[in-house]
Amino acid sequence: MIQFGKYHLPRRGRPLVMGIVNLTPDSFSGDGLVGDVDRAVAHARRQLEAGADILDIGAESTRPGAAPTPEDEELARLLPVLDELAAWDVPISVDTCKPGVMRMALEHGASMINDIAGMASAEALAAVAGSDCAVCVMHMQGQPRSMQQAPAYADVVGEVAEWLRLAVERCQAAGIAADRLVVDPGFGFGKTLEHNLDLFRGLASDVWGGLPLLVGVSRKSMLGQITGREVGGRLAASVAAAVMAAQQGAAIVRVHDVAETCDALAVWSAIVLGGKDE
Ligand code: YH5
Repeated sequence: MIQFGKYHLPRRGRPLVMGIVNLTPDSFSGDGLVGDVDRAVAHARRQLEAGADILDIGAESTRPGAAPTPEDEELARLLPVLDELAAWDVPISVDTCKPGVMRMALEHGASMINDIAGMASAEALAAVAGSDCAVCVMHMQGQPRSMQQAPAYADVVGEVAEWLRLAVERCQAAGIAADRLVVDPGFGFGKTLEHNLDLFRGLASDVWGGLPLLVGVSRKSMLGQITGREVGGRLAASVAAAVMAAQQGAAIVRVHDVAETCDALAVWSAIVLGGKDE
């Protein structure tokens, strides 16, 4: 089981589906919902009804080349939506790397903190340590503004796994128990296509410390590079990647297209797990 605050979700069986609710102005990925609380809440409701096990809301721009979002701006985008969603019977994950936003998010009912900066600061650790929220620790090489300029690794799987191992060690030293931790190799965050493919192949290896893996590749550029399609035409590629993530042992897939992903994972599960769901 993985603990998400008051929720406990299984980490065996088909991967849990995390539905993306993007509260940034990044309309380039076809999902930006900034400034319209009602539209964002309606989108989240559709994600839930389509079968999402977790909703991930993010108000910080992290796409390659993005400038940092000021904290007051991030909170102004986030809290009105979080206040609505936290009353629903589903764990809400908040995608942020700012300790102040983490603290406010937990006060407002978040059950998971999803930090693309890998809980790198003492302040971030302190913000989550005293709660019982889940924590996703993601690997990124560099900073969003410049991370795609010249990503370089000698051994991408080994280096990302070792970086995550150290990050997890810091989390556990700060009092975050293993059943609250999820690790994520951070597809697209300071990685070339070849790095992303090596990481995907490496998901099933035993270098991840036995912790649940979160895989986020939905609509990302790596799928555009493979298929030659713009972001609006990456549904089939995203669903295929989610099924492959399941096959590689992912515990959580972070996706835009929840209904399609759930159908595909139901087929995967029927074939691979049979009636056992194990
Ligand atoms: C992730 O992998 N990613 S935000 C570019 C796109 C489409 C989508 C060009 N937060 C992750 O979703 N959190 C993001 O089209 C994340 N893991 C975790 N844990 C980037 C994103 C996206 C970027």
